[in-house]
Amino acid sequence: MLRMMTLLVIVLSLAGGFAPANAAHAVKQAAAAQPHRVHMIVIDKMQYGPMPTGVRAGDIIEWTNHDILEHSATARDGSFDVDLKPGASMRLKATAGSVTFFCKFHPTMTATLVVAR
Ligand SMILES: [Cu+2]
Repeated sequence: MLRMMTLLVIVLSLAGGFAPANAAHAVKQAAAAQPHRVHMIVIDKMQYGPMPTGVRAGDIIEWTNHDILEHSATARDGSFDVDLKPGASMRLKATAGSVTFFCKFHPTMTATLVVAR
């Protein structure tokens, strides 16, 4: 019985000793497990709509073309090139950094998306 109690005390003190580390680990895991958000960029009347804010790396960017003309979202740095037929939507995973993109078919259409780490 005494042996059993001693064992219990050891287990409890171990659990107590590791609690702060476990708590910190749990918080870190919760942050990592945060679901990635979907941000919309709507193309309408020959222009990209307002750029979403608060975009983080790993989030999804969804472009939707509301025009009756084909458009694209083509990164100047070559990191993506999305063709959008009229009415089409396309999704991409955001990577950290600031990227300027334009429409291959109407090069005056341009915008800059900022993605945090
Ligand atoms: Cu266009």
